[in-house]
Amino acid sequence: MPADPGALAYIGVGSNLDGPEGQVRLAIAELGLLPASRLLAVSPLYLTSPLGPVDQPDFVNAVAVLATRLVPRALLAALQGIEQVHGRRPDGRRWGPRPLDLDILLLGEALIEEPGLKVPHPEMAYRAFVLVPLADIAPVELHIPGLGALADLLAACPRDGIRPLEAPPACEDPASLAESRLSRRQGRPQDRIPSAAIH
Ligand code: A4P
Ligand code: MG
Repeated sequence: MPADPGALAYIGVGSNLDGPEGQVRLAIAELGLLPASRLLAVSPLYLTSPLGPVDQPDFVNAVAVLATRLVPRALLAALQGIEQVHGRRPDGRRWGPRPLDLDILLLGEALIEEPGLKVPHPEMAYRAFVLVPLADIAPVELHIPGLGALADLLAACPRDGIRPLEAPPACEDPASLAESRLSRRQGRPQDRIPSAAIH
C-alpha cells in the first residue's frame, strides 16, 4: 500500500529585499527539500505593491503546494528555519520589508486558532497577492475552511497592484504567424514566380 502522502499545504512565499526574485526561487527549491514532504506545484511569480507601509520596495510573491506529513507546528518551524537562512530577522515592524516570508495559507481542512499559529492564514481572503497565485495552482472548487470558496474570494478581491513578473511572450495568432513565416521564406504571394514560368 502506498505511504500516506499527508495533507496538502499551500505556502505563501514573499520577498522584497536582497534580490526578491532569487529569494523566492531559492525558497521554493528549499520547500522541495523539507522532510516528509513533496513539492507538488508552484505558481508563476508576481510583482506586487506592498500591503502595509508603502515606503518599501515591491514584493515578489508566489504560492507553492506541498504534500506533507509534518504536523502543523513542525511545518511552521521548518518554514521559519528557511526564513532565517534567508537572513530574516525580526525587526518589530509589522508588515515591514523582509528578504523572505513564508506563510502557511492552508493545511488540508485544518482550522487552527492557537497563539502563534492561525490556519487558514487570517488575512488571505483580502490579498490578491495570495489569491491570484493560489488560484493558478489550486482546483477551481477549492474550499477554504472558515472563509468560503476560492472562486468567490477571488471575485470579491480587487486586483490592482499585482502583475506577472515576466510578461508572457507576445503571441500572435498562430495561423497568421505561420502564414507570415511561410511568405517570408517564399516571398510575398504576388512576388512568387509561378513554377510554370521557370524554364
Ligand atoms: N503565524 C500565525 N499564523 C501563521 C501562519 N499561518 N503562517 C505567526 C505563518 N506564520 C504564522 O509572522 C508573525 C507570526 O505569525 C509568526 O511568528 C508566526 O508564529 P511574521 O511573518 O514574522 O510577521 P509579519 O509578517 O510582520 O506579520 P504578519 O501579520 O504575519 O504579516 P503577514 O501576514 O505575513 O504579511 N505585501 C505584499 N505585496 N506581499 C507580501 O507578501 N507580506 C506582508 C506580511 C505584508 N505586506 C505584503 C506582503
Ligand atoms: Mg508572515
